[in-house]
Amino acid sequence: MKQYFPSVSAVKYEGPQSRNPLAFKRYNAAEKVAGKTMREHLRFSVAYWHTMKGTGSDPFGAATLPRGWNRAADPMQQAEDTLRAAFEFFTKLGVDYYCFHDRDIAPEGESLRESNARLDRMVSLAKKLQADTGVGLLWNTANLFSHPRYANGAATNPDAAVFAHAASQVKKMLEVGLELGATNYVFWGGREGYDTLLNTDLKRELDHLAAFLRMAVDYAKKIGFKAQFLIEPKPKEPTKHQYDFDAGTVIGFLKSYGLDGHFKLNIENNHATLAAHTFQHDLTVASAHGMLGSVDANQGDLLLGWDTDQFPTDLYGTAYAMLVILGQGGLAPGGLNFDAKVRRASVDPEDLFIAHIGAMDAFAHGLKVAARLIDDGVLRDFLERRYASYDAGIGAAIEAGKADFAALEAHALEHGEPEPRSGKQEMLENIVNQYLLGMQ
Ligand code: XLS
Ligand code: NI
Ligand code: NI
Repeated sequence: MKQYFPSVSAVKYEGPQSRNPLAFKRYNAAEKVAGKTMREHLRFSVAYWHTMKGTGSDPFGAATLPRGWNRAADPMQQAEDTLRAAFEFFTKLGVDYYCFHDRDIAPEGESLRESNARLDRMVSLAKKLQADTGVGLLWNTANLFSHPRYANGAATNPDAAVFAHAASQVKKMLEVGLELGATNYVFWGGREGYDTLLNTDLKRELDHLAAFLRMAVDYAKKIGFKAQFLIEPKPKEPTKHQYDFDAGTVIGFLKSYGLDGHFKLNIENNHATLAAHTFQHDLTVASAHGMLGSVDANQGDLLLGWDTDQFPTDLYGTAYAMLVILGQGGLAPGGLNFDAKVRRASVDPEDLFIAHIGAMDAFAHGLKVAARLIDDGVLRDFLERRYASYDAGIGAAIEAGKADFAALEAHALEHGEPEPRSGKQEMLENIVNQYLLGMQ
């Protein structure tokens, strides 16, 4: 069998002292943390579009990344080579999952019929490679943003013929998800938004988007596809205004259309920061509503205003994320999908391994820190004390829905001015640092 990464062998855990760039320093798949193995907690996934299809091209320059799998002249041969290279990558890296868009694994044809036939060919190869390796599909999705037909949107396109085309792509991908045993299915509305209200009927577009999502729910049910449906919020880019701006907006949208029982959220770090939130904020909003389903684990560059999709290396970010994830009892059936790409100057194929290794180590460290913080109860004890006034008396009456404004006024008149109480932010930040630094 041809190898696309001949210089890399299976990546091993060598521990914190290792100087080997191609070894894990922190991620030890079989090691138990808080009752589960790291592998079970973290559920890592590789993003096919970046890792296998990313070329390093940007709006100012051509492809920079030489790849052994994209050389064949015939596009279907190229697709097959890419799929084989992908499974070599997944197994050498030691991840259990991957994610893809329809057009990542099979090139679009001249017609929908041809595109579907091409997809079928690649899906049967993917099925075989999944069975051979044990690597599973965390989620699949339809690319409803690259083709020129989606320039004015997909489900929110003013032309119903485009809506129908988008629906056909999702229909096909629900069938593909079923065939490949995907545990989730993602909707990211890249073109679902608008640039100007001069040409946009916002209310109608929102209604159309809801109708689209409802049809997807119905079709999945009809064919027996039981994957968790996920919506991935993003505030801007490629459109100026996106309908799925952030977690709060998506949850409100789903609730107002009665769709919230059918969807959870796939939260991406770089999308949260583009919405002027922290990653932890959007994770917490989703989790607070019982709707945190999965994570696109990357990080952005806060000095740049677009989705730079970098590999996560920020240990605060991973520790805070894992606090939310452990706090809700895990992500399954979701996972941590590295929606991240190497920089366009990182031209060595081994850089793909190095990037994922660093990201997996960063999340493994975050997991350990979060597990210890939770185990020691330091933050929880503080929180409990901070809200203790709601555990009894007037506070308990508020929470139980038994207080009214008259009773509260009586309470305020009787008790006088409340004592100021410190929020202790610096103390808590110092505690987090102590745990981050103290980990061996
Ligand atoms: C783009 C999105 C996209 C989704 C899948 O910014 O992150 O990659 O994850 O369509
Ligand atoms: Ni994403
Ligand atoms: Ni993104």
